Amino acid sequence: MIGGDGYCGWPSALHLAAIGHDVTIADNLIRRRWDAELGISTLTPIRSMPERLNAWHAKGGAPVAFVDCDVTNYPALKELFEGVRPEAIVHFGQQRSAPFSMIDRDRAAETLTNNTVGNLNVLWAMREAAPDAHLVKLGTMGEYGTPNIQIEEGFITIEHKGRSDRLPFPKQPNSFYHLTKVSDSDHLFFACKVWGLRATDLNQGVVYGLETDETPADSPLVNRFDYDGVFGTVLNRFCVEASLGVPLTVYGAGGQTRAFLNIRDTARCVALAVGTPAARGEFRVFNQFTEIFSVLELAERVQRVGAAAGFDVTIDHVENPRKEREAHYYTSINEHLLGLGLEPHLLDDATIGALIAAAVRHRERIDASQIQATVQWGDRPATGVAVK
Ligand code: NAD
Ligand code: USQ
Repeated sequence: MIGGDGYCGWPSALHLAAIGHDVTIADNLIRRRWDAELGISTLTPIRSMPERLNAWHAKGGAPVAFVDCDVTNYPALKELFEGVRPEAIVHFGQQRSAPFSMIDRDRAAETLTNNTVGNLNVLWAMREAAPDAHLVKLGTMGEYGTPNIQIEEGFITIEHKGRSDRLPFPKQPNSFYHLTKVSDSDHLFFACKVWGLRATDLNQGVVYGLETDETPADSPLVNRFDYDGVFGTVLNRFCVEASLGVPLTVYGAGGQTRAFLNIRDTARCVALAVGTPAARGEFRVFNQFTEIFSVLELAERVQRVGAAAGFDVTIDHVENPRKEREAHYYTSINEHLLGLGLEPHLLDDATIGALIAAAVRHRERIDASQIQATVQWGDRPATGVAVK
């Protein structure tokens, strides 16, 4: 489990252990360093990795090992694979914030190097040390952008001038971060074709939520929960904003529509993908989400739930720091994981209420100055490129 100290990786690692897998977490803990560099912090008081694992083992959890490993360090990664001899490699270990990748040239380059070289190393280390392992790689729904047609799961059959082919679905990423994910997918597809590796690309939507069965909020196993303007994702941010009584920060019109899922379903989807490996040479793409919402719809839901709980919740349409469509068509299928047995935890009022309550419990840890989004996509309108 590469990236097993992170928001998705930690609960997924424990879930895999809980259902009987022998899990090793590999993480270089760089996310904790990025937080320190940016002066941001998780809402929840996450423990160090040794403390997390001690707490898990003290509860009787199946053994989980930890290796401090940077995936951009090829010899270290290869040695790890040679030692662990993994049947499955789950790769969460990347820089995952779109705003972070747009801060400046250096953060963009850091994102590209970390993600692209890291992913390349995973593929080479598999080829050399674990050629039969199944790679479960976290991609993102944002690879597809917001096309004016239904998004398929990775591939689309196109008729063109009397001929037909099944081709990778067109990609229109919207940040340097999302661009790395598109490149990762191409690398996976290529490595499966030429080396016969097996891989599943999980194109995940925006994740929300805090607790899973293995990571209760009131325990040392608690997950991280980002609410800041760089790493915080939209619904989690809205719940913290509601708890503070500051306006919900809808960027622009709020018609931006995205695919979403509960963190509980992230862990389950990863388990389902691991449990049904791709064949040798097969590259699969699963769209990993359960529901689709616009940003404004989410804000209105948080406003309603917050108001019912006695909070004064207003909605602000702040100037959009990103360059993205604010009103557009959006629909996508997500059949593969449902077909494997995923039973979605759909967004309900109780979940939103619990997130607002968690923010209230940790009120003393919230730094309101972290909420504003300070990273701009650029100061020129996106009109400079003429496409004929
Ligand atoms: P996170 O930042 O919480 O965790 C990422 C983890 O990877 C961190 O613990 C970090 O230290 C580790 N890491 C980063 N670079 C590494 C390297 N070079 N070597 C070893 N470890 C490294 O992010 P997350 O929210 O858990 O996201 C995990 C994955 O899921 C990412 O690939 C992300 O693109 C994808 N994803 C996340 C979301 C979401 O909403 N959080 C949605 C879709 C896809
Ligand atoms: N948004 C607001 N207000 C906010 C924060 C965000 O209106 O306070 C809007 C954004 O403009 C965007 C949408 O909400 O239109 C989603 O933004 P986000 O920050 O919640 O998510 P995003 O940047 O897309 O990135 C997150 C994860 C990333 C993952 C991606 C999945 O950080 O790792 O890849 O979700 S997806 O969106 O499908 O690409």
